[in-house]
Amino acid sequence: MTTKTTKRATKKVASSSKTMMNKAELKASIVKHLHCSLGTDENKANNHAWWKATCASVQEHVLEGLRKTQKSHYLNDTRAVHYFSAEFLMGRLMSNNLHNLGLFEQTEKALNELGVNLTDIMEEEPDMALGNGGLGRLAACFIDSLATLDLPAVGYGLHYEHGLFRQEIQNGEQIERPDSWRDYGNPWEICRPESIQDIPLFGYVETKYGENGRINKEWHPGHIVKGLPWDIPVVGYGGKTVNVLRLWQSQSSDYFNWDVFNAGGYVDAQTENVQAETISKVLYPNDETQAGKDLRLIQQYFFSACSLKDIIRRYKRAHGDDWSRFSEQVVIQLNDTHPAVAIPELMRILIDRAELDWDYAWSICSKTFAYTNHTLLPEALEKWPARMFERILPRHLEIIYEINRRFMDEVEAVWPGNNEIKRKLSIIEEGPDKMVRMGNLSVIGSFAVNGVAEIHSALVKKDLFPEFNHMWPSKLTNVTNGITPRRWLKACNPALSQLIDGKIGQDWPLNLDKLKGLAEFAEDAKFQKQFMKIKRDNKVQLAKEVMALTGVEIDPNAIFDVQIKRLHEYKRQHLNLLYIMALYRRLLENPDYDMHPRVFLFGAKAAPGYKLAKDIIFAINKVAEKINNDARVNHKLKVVFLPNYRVSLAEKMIPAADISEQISTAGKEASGTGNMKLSLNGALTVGTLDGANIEIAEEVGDENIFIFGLTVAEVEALDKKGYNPFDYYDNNRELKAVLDWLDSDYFTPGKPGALSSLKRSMLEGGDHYKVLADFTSYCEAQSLADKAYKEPERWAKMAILNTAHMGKFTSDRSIKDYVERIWKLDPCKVE
Ligand code: 8GP
Repeated sequence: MTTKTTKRATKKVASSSKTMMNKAELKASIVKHLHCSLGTDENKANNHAWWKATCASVQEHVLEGLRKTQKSHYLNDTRAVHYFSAEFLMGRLMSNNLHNLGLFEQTEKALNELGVNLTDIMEEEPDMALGNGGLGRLAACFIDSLATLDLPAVGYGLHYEHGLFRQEIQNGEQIERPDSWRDYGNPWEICRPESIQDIPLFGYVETKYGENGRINKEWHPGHIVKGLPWDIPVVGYGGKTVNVLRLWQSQSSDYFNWDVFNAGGYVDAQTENVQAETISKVLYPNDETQAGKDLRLIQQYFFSACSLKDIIRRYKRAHGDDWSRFSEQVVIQLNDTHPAVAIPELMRILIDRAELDWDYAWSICSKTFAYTNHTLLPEALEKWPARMFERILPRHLEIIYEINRRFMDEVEAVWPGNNEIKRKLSIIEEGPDKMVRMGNLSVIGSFAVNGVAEIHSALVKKDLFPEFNHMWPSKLTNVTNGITPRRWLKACNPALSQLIDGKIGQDWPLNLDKLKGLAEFAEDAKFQKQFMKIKRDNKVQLAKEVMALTGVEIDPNAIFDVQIKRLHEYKRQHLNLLYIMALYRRLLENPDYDMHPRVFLFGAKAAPGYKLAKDIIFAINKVAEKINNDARVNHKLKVVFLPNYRVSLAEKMIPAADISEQISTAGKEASGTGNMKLSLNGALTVGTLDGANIEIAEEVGDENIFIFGLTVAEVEALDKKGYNPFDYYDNNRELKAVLDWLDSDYFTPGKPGALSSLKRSMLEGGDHYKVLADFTSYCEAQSLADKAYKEPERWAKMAILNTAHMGKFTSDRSIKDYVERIWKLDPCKVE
């Protein structure tokens, strides 16, 4: 199956096919849309109007591809994967769609002749930031690869009115503002009112005794909300297969309550509307309050239930009421536990609606779902109070209890009389407030469970789910993450892409292993020069962006050291900060301190309720302010925190990075994908042996990466022995000095202690993430990186070899692994 996929995929090279428009036609089409879709003309149109007209013109091709794909899938009655995810971090679509259709250059030229710059108008597109971090961007890369490999797939999620918040930095602090990405419409999406779904919530369950002794359960819901689908076409590279990302928007079922309104209840009449519409309002509502928790579970159920109904409607169209082929046609991938409630929902449909018996229903259900785990952090493994579950989804809780009861019998058979193990594996966590463990439910209800990098999957087996692994040894597996090289090299780094095209041909975006061909030029002086010139040009570009966004001037000759990812203690942005402070001290103590000038660039959003993460952002900004304005050091050291980190900003930072910071505590970062993007673009990793860093090191070789810090085993051993951060604080003069500096008012004049929470977390707080333990080794790795950068040829060689050895990390490989190990899908060619 996989070989078939590979062969087919390699034949394709993105080029504008004969059915695509040529330059003159494109020009005419864009102008036509300017006139007829936007009601403006060339003299009046601003960049926004040109962007929209160009989208409309491109969308013509996209929709034609979509129609053909859907027809083809229908006629071939294909098995398809349904990727359920609360997040899809799509970013901007124009550049990607143009590249995947092979229309980029044509369009650029057509617009040029119209006096319009494509790069400028692409800046008009708001990011579709319908996600938070790695898991959401992974989903976006995966649907790109699925379409590219001609695999039948649908992405299912929520059509959030507001994506992740827009981050502003005021006086160094993160301020969250609503992200209104759709204020002026989204030209890529199509509303599909014909596929609206009704979703029940709340209410009670009635037990009915039917004929032949069958007990029937009837759920009488208290509310019905409507799910309105919006389709975002997903264009594969080569432009043939166009799959769909279907996102659900919630609406009140009784759009306007006339009765209540006429009786004088002007406000009440709107209340139900407002409540229903809240469901798809925001991503990850704050769940510290009960209302927030309710909303999250309702969101999860809402999009899972809409999607299942949609899948079943499509299945029934081809197979009627014959359920026997359901799990042959349908596989559902649960991206984390967020959509796990789909498991009892399918059981409910099969038992209560289709009236199948339990065993048959369960045999279908447990062959349909597969689950990807993205984190080992206990706080990220979802649990919902059983009482709340019962209030919102009363029938589902009953079904979960029954799944659990039967599962406990299986546990009893394996470990007779062992209540300890039963307690651990039960879907229901006992205690004063019973909780529903969504992780356990996902494992029990899925036929496959995967981690996202070798080490992570090994830890899932060893530490997170060891008993499940004992019960079902082949259920737990690994699929190492990947990234789409179309967006993360071809589109975001056009100059490097062209250089690569010239050396090894143009089909590397479909066959990333081909990049290996660059290795033979790693020591070629001319190639090194070209490679590093592109890096420098990208740095000049980024420097302009940094100036525009922050007013800070940075020197493209400095090392650009980049840490971009969500702000979390385990990712240790504060370890980076301590090193910056140490360098600052060294420079103050010795103005001739030998270091290549370096600019530290950060991009990160902190979860609104995560106080320490916000304190770290504040500290980075305050240290940056001081250093950037200190003429004694700022020719050698600068620090920039770029506000509102998002996909489109990553696309500018990654091609310009020299150093990639991947410095999580070993065992905490499931995989990382930014590490792959940066390395692909020729940045060298300073990283721990964590997540996919380990596999990156294997690919690029130890001599082309700066590995430091405790290993997973060493972290475990240290914890066992008893970790005391004061051991490091008391014994390292420099570390003590920088930590104490945080207590002073040096960085926050007149406000001593404004940065103390960081220090406290790393000392009295126990330094859960071993920042102090890894500090010395991190400094050493950074010194080695500095030394290497001072040898331009050596650096160029290392950078080239990083790009050359990233073949493994294409998301096409990840998807082929999923197909082979889990989904068992066949490609379906679209003619
Ligand atoms: C992330 C992991 O942290 C990252 O290592 C991995 O590369 C990525 O998933 C894709 O597999 N995890 C999350 O984004 C995550 O757990 N998000 C939950 C908060 C929703």
